[in-house]
Amino acid sequence: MPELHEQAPAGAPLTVKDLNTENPRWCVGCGDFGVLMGFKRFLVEEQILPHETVNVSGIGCSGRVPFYVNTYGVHAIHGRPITIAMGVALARPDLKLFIHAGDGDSLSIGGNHLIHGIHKNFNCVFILYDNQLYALTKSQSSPTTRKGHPTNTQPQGTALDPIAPIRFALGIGASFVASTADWLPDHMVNTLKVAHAHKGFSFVHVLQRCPHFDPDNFDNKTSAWFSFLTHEKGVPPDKRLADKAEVIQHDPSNQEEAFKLANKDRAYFGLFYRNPDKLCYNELIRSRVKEAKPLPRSGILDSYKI
Ligand SMILES: Cc1ncc(C[n+]2csc(CCOP(=O)(O)OP(=O)(O)O)c2C)c(N)n1
Ligand code: SF4
Ligand SMILES: [Mg+2]
Repeated sequence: MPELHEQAPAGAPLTVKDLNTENPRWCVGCGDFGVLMGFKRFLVEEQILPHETVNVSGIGCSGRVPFYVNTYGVHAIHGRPITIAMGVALARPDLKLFIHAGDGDSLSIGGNHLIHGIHKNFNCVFILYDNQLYALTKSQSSPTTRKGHPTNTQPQGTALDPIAPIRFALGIGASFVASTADWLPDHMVNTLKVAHAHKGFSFVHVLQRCPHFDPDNFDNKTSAWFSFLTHEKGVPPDKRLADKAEVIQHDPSNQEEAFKLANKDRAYFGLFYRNPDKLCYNELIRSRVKEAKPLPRSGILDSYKI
């Protein structure tokens, strides 16, 4: 593994090669490759240096991402990357913080934590790798599996309508909600740039192909089934598809319109919503700790007297 690139000396900027580690252990054609590449390109284009970057993941095929990017990182436990990331945000707000989590990790076992991560609006980019099933454990239904799709846990077809991650994030009051797909490399890079520029919990939903367990799920060859949302303060449509797919102007400060779009039975890629004014809990806690006057232990206990 190369050394962490502590400083980009003059004439030697960070490159994708600096970020590479071992070859990923994913199936051929897995969408995780696209997200990983988009993520590395984003770090390079923004010159975000490895020694100031922390990648935290849960467990799942997508959970392996921190191994494959030469930065600091934690491969945490299933459904708990937010707890660790929140600790990083509190202790070291100067670091660039990214969370990588699957749909099972985020919305099943980690659903409670995602609610509070979004609600507390701590500063990070949260990337939801949504292949709409549990892949690492060999195809069980997840909260985002489409109705009727057979899995090992529901061989007769998944019974429930899926949770819609965008609607979920907006409903909790997320300060930033965007969506992209693993096969849209430019769109992915631009989405990550806008997400990173936002102060607060940037929720980035990524449609991610799992050709091993669900090869027919996302049709990455056609573009009639989705639209790009664009705006001067949003994300431009993917270069390769801008002429082919529908492109809609959408003002990301308009939350009502964002909800309307999220309620439609159609995929949209782009920036749904951004509120730059929402309080970041990690900043509030840090400022309160600075202001707090130390109390003797007995004084603390006195405040619990009945
Ligand atoms: C506490 C705990 N429960 C269950 C598991 C088993 N497990 C590992 S990954 C996983 C689901 C992964 O699905 P997802 O988060 O969607 O990631 P993907 O593999 O699809 O990228 C489960 C149930 C575990 N590792 N730890
Ligand atoms: S099982 Fe699916 S998500 Fe996991 S590596 Fe293979 S293609 Fe990717
Ligand atoms: Mg999954």
